[in-house]
Amino acid sequence: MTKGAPDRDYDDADVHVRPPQRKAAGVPGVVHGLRDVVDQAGVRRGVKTLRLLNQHSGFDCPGCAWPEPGKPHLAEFCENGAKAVAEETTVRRVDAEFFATHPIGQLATKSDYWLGQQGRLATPMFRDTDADHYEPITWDSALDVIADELAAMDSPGQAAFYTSGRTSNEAAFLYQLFARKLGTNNLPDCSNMCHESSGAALSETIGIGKGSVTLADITDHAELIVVVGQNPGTNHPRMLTALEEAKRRGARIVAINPLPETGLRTFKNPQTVRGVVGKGTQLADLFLPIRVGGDLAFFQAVNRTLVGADERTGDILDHAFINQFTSGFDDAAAAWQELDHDEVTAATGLTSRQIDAFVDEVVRADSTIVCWAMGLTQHKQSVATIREIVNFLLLRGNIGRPGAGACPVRGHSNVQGDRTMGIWEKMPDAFLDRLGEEFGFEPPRAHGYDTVDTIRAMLDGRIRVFMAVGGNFAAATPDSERTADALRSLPLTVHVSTKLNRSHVVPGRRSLILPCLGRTERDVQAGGEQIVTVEDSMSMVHASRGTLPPASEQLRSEVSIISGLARRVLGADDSTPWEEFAAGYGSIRERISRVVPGFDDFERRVDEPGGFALPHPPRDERRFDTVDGRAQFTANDLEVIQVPRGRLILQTIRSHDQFNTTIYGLDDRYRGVRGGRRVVFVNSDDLSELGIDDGASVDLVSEYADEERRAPSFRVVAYPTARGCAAAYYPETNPLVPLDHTAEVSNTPASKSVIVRLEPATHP
Ligand SMILES: Nc1nc2c(c(=O)[nH]1)N[C@H]1C(S)=C(S)[C@@H](COP(=O)(O)OP(=O)(O)OC[C@H]3O[C@@H](n4cnc5c(=O)[nH]c(N)nc54)[C@H](O)[C@@H]3O)O[C@H]1N2
Ligand SMILES: Nc1nc2c(c(=O)[nH]1)N[C@H]1C(S)=C(S)[C@@H](COP(=O)(O)OP(=O)(O)OC[C@H]3O[C@@H](n4cnc5c(=O)[nH]c(N)nc54)[C@H](O)[C@@H]3O)O[C@H]1N2
Ligand SMILES: [Mo]
Repeated sequence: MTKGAPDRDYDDADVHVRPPQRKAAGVPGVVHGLRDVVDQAGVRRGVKTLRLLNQHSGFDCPGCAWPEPGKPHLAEFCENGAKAVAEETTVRRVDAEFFATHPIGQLATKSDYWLGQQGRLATPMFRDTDADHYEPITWDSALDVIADELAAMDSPGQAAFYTSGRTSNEAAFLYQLFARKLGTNNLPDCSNMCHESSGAALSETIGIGKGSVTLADITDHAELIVVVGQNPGTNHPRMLTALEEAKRRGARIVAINPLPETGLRTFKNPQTVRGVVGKGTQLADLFLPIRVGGDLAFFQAVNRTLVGADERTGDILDHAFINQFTSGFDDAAAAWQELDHDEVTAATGLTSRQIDAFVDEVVRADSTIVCWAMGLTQHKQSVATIREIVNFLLLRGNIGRPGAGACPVRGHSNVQGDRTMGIWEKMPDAFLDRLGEEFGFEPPRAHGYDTVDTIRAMLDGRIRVFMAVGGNFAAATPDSERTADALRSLPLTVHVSTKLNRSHVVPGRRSLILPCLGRTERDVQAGGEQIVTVEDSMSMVHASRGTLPPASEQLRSEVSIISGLARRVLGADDSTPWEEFAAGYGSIRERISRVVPGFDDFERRVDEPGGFALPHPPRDERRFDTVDGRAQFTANDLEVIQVPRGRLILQTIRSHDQFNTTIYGLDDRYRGVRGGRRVVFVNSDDLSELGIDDGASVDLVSEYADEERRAPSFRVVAYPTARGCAAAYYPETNPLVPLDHTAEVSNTPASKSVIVRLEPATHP
């Protein structure tokens, strides 16, 4: 047992439910965060760590990708940032002795919470063929195991290289270079499950797959901010500070969400005296409890209404903008004309009056921003929905001017940067050309596997080696049981990780766990102390400098692991200076500056306080790099989710006490849940209709084509969610998400719309 970690796993029977909380954050939030850090890291280390979080001389918060303000407050951290840091700075260790006393089969029965609580991985570990235990291995032997297995493949396409969004720009750049030099574009990443739909829709319509607003657009300029399919109070708490600033200068805020999320109601800002002693700020002026999956219909209805109103008055649409900068308006308008009013309204679960109230807000505002996250991207029609939001913005010229634009709010702190660095199974030719030229090789051109296709390829025996830099593939992906079987069947799995997780305990027949440095830790290489860089959700690139002593002497940096592996696999003849890259990361940034547009003079500019902004043509100059050089209106077919009688649409969400598959604790304070995670939120009218009691114990059974999947023993919680909808936490619900249930175009698992029925629990 690691010191201080719980030995017994928790029991969901202890769950307590209270009414949802009305106010978010404030002092209780920060106190909760501090308690976690102090518990795990000790007082001095904890306080020092938090002071450096998101400061110009410190490290980038390993939590979310919300940008830092130009001049951070002394404590620009939030409760959940503090928890993310606590996870990493814990004094508990998972060492060789731990693995000696815990057979893999036993670890596989533990909860994600228990696994994470055991502490930081301290030493490289190896599972030899079908062994019961992991055993210690030297770094040299570990890299040999990988090199031998890669050499045994029939073709490079039998390997897949996964990335999670905490990986730095420098490590990501080397990782994709290594995969491509090996000869494959199999670079699945967490983004495939996250904002892939946003990237696909935005690239097609405005020519770049990234958000078009800056932090100042939100805080200083926007008159209307629409927050749709996002729960910032939990997942981007610092966004509430920006919304509060906007609010105080008179901006209006609309929240569109099947759940009345606490953070969008009242916010008490812990960074200000007002927030500490006052009543807090009411954020949302209008709340629309939309039906899950109803957003495409909603924005179609809104767009049609705007066009109709303009036909009467002529001053609703920005005709000059539409004429000069866009194409496709007539086709889109014709499609809106044909919509069936009743069908569209019914699909939203809202009344016509609610939709009209939104239109009133839109028409009154000279500039509008739409922010969104997973509530929009993880549906079958996600890409169409986001294209329709672009239509909405284009109608009133809400792009490429202050206070207006599209704001997909990213998840992981560097998920956007990893993409910029080439982590994508289908990077455009222009990037591959420059990469090939810089490193003197011909990169493979055939598209690789994304996350879902990687699982399919594993199931069909087309993959032999799976390597992950960060993340928790086994728990984050859909169809957990099939995916676990797929992973277990592989000849070799390799995980470069900071903490123990589910992926380590459903290993390939041979498996390696390679422990690495985290963001908070000092990274000293032959060339001295190193910094890394990251890109936030608004395309700002800045440095991150770890300051704490590493959790174990055995840890290596991601850069050094990848460089060492690349040299071993590609051989002494490979012309890439892997050793030089590992010795000093400035040499990597020099190469990035020559391959990736917007990174000129990278090494000097990372030193600028606050970093620098990458170019964004629509935002900067209303330039649209699309098929015809104009922003694209699109006509989108609506496909209403059909729910058989007695079934609900289940969305899978995050509690307040987790970071994706890392479970910090068992509470979801804002939603009133304590001491457990197997709960399912259902509207009380639906419960009456279904004849199920609040508090009952049920199994969730997902129905897809003629397949059924079951997740046992959830406690029913009557909750004010939209009618016909249900919500439960991920990753516990991933066994219910069918592998083939994905978004059109982006192939993102549609984990926010799973058709389920509730059955009395088989093992209450
Ligand atoms: N503390 C913490 N921070 C995080 C994370 C974390 O786990 N913990 N995860 C990070 C990552 S990787 C990501 S991607 C982001 C995720 O950030 P979010 O997207 O905020 O996370 P979710 O919990 O998935 O919440 C989805 C929200 O969309 C709503 N929703 C669901 N379906 C629909 C729909 O059909 N329409 C509308 N309008 N709304 C809908 C849900 O009710 C919920 O409020 O957060 C990042 N930050
Ligand atoms: N049903 C359902 N499924 C979902 C979602 C959902 O809303 N519903 N959301 C999806 C989304 S948006 C995302 S982004 C994915 C997340 O998928 P992933 O990114 O794969 O999962 P995480 O839980 O973020 O990964 C956590 C692990 O990363 C490792 N780690 C942490 N920090 C570091 C580091 O600095 N370096 C390295 N090498 N490793 C580190 C730790 O070992 C930790 O256990 O899940 C997706 N899956
Ligand atoms: Mo994400």
